[in-house]
Amino acid sequence: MSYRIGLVGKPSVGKSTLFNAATMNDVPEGAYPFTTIDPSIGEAYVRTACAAPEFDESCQPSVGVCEDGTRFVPIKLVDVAGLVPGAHEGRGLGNQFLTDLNETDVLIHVVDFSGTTDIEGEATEGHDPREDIDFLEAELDAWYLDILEKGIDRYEGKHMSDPDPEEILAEQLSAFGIIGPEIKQAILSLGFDVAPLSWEEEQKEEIAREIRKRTKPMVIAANKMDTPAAQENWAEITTDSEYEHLTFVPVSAHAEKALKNAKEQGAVEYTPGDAAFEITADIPAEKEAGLEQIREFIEEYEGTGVQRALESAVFDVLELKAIFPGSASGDWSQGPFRDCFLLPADATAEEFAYHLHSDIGDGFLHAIDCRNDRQVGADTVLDDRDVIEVISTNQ
Ligand SMILES: Nc1nc2c(ncn2[C@@H]2O[C@H](COP(=O)(O)OP(=O)(O)O)[C@@H](O)[C@H]2O)c(=O)[nH]1
Ligand SMILES: [Mg+2]
Repeated sequence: MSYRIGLVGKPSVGKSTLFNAATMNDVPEGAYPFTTIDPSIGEAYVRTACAAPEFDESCQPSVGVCEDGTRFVPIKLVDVAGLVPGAHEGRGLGNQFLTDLNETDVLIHVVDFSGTTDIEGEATEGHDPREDIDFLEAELDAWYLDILEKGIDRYEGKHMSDPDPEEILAEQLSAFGIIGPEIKQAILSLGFDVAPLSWEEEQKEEIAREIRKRTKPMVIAANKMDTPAAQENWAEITTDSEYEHLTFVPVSAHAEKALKNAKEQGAVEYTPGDAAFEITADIPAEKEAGLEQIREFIEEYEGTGVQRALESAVFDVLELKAIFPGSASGDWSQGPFRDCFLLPADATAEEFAYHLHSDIGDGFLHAIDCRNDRQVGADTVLDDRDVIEVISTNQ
């Protein structure tokens, strides 16, 4: 299983530009099994420091790549087009959009911070990006509320025979990837009783919103930051207390795309995520001037923001951690540091074993933290960048 980041936002904010830039990578052919099936699903990468150098090994990644000690770990990126106001009622791409969205673990809401597109994505000037942020949340909440209400109807139809309302709601809400106990937790966190028939309209809305926040956590990619208007909006919106709860990343999808293009043409050396690049070929003055403008931007904003948006979604919002399967004895039958897996924040040594293979999990004896050769018990919660060998009766 691989995590999926969904790119959402109204038309013309730069979703496709960001998607193309993020999935355009010089990794070997065949590493893109998704693009051929569905052009809106691609492979992107999140960076983590490779553990191999600490062990004096040179890694042999089975997927992704490693550049100068920086490991690029694959994740799936989905361009979820079709979100317009009213999408939950079947406007725009409507249901297809919702189906795609259901398959994502976290969202990057791409917002046009330049204010040059209106709420429908048509050209304008001076549009307040906050409207877009509000609209997207409201749109998602309306969709969640629809489904929650269906769950309440279902409960009303048969609650006499079942004592756990959250389990009935869970049947209806299963597409959101939430289970009964988590629904109960969300409801209790708002201070409400788990008694669907007692809920007022406003309570239902709050519950829908809470479940949406928990199942579709979000990063805001403030795109088009290469424009002065976007930079002005950035200063205003990121200091607005109403929007404090959100994570914002300044992005220029254009800059990332331009650098990847130039790299593909052999004109620059550039490692995605870096705040620097080198021009390595004779290029026309006009093109060079364009690249120099990008250089100014990425020096000021510490990169184009594309990598940071992906990593913020994975590491800050989902709080995943990268775990390297290791070998305490230094015996690497399949090549050193082949893999690096992304696991949930609370993953234990035993869950890691199950992630490797269900047989390895079934035969779990203990694990070894390869950095200090200490034994690690089944319930020990792993840390980001741990190097772990699992000792199992089924190796
Ligand atoms: N200035 C600027 N324009 C951008 C940026 N990213 C995308 N655009 C432009 O915004 C328009 C819409 O981009 P597109 O990727 O098709 O948006 P989508 O409809 O959300 O997929 C295009 O004209 C892009 O060139 C950016 O980072 N900066
Ligand atoms: Mg598009």
